[in-house]
Amino acid sequence: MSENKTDRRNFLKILGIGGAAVAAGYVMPKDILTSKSKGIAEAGTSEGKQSHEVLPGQLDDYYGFWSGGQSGEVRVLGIPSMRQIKSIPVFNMDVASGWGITNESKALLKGRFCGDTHHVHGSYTDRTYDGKYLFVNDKLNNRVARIRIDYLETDKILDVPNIQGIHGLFTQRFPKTEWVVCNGEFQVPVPNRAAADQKDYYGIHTIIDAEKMEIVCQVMMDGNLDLAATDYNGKYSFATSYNTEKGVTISEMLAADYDALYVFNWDRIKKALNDKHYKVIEGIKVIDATKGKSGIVLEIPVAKNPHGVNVSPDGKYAICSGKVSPTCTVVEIARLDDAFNGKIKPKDCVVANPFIGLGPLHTTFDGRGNAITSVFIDSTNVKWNIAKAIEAEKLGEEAKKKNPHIVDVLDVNYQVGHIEATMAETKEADGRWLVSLNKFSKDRFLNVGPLKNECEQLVDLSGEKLRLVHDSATYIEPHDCIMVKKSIIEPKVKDRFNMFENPLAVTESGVVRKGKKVTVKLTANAPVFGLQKVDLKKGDEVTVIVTNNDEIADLAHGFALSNYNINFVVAPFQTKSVTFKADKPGVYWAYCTNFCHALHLEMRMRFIIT
Ligand SMILES: [Cu+2]
Repeated sequence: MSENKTDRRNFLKILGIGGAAVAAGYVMPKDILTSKSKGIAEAGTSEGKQSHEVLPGQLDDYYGFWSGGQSGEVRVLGIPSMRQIKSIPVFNMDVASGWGITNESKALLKGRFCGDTHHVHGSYTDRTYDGKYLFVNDKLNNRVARIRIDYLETDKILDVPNIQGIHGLFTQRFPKTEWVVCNGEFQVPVPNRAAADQKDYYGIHTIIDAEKMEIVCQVMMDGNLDLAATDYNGKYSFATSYNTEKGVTISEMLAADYDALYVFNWDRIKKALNDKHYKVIEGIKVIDATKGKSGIVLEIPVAKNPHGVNVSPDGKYAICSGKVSPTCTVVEIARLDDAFNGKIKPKDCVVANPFIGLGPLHTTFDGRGNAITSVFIDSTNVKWNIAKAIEAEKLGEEAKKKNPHIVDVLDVNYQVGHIEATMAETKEADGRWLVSLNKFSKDRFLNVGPLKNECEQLVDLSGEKLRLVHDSATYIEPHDCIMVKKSIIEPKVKDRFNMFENPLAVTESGVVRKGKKVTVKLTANAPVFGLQKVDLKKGDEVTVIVTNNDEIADLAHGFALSNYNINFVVAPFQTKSVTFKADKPGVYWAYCTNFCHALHLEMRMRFIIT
């Protein structure tokens, strides 16, 4: 479509790579070009014919965990229906659940109600998800949050100092998730000071203890650190760097022809910690790995300004996407030890540079030896065979130009960012469904004005060809997702809280006054609160603690206090509290907001403030 072509020209102009792919002599094979989908789902046009329909009353096969981008939340979707089944407030305020309004959530958020979540990853045991935790970054305020999968609620938020633009985040896959790594995309002075020269700005790779949610250490680099990944043996973490130049303007960041994939050697990091080869900055152990001097980090040159790095489910390859180069870089992980030990050069770890298309961003896997790469400028998902790309590389340029690795190219609508296949970040990648998280929706939905939702597309990955089956509009702006088979998650998810995990849990209602401090303890049992009336004096500091004593699944109560801006929900056996100043005299009704009973409207009580 013409509008799409205009975008393509503009993007090429910005990136300054107009004729790069053509000049390199790369041409997409004709038979693949003619088989490109027109962005219209056509049932039965290729081999993949599984149904994505989930009939009323049926359940989905996978839990999808989505980052919410600027919304600051995490979402749960059912796959393949693409139905959103829950929002999990994380760094945002959510009035419907009371997140950011209660004493408990305020203590985690510390008065900040904006976030920018990009990457959600699960905890692992033996190279697959174990259904215990999710971790997610906040690029805005430089935090990492942990979500408990049993309740699907946020339980810890960690502030990370010395770093800005926490972007890539990944979890240890083997033997189990003890470490979580995250990358600082924006280089900054460490410690931060306005007078520093830009050559003294650094990228920071942070390692977090997954159970304690404490920082183990940070590794300080010259280049910036963008996307993150870990290997399948608990030995390495990875970071792409698109600004090895230490630039602070876009032209400086685009100056060098090559940037880097950084590989962090975990045994050497542990040794540096043991040998006390670090400085303590802002209370954090910071290991200096600048100027390549530490031996902790391997710098593998990759084509300029790379974006994603993803590890194949067999654990063999780390694949970087070119962004400004029309290629991906395939790094063989088995060669890394030799490179760290100086037996081979870092560049000798690269075993292929296959042509993919204009603007490769992220790669996912079908578990059958194929990679699927999102291509932003071309607006495509490109399926390609990893072994064939490596073989063609060995045979030389002529063999490469025939692009024997390309299996299929699917037009997506439009400008795709992340893509993810079911279970693709585990050893159990099953190649059933792929989600293309597109950055623009344009004409795919009814027009809703200048600001439009994003477009996510579901692709049948089970056949040889990629088959587009479903479009979903999604609130701005998911960046990434994982899709986990329900047999891992469903048995872990509980219908009620463990009431006494919260020491404030109320089993008997009552009012306790100590001077001007008043504690109101309230049970909520459909359709009554444990008290009908509370008497207060103007100026009292009031803490209301509410426990939902109904153990019935899905029977939630709300507590809202008229004109006092208080509104939260308690799920079965959950306790939440809120503290406020009784500064407006009069009669104020508190009421249940979450429809709970035939007499739900009668579930209310008075606060009388004299
Ligand atoms: Cu109620």
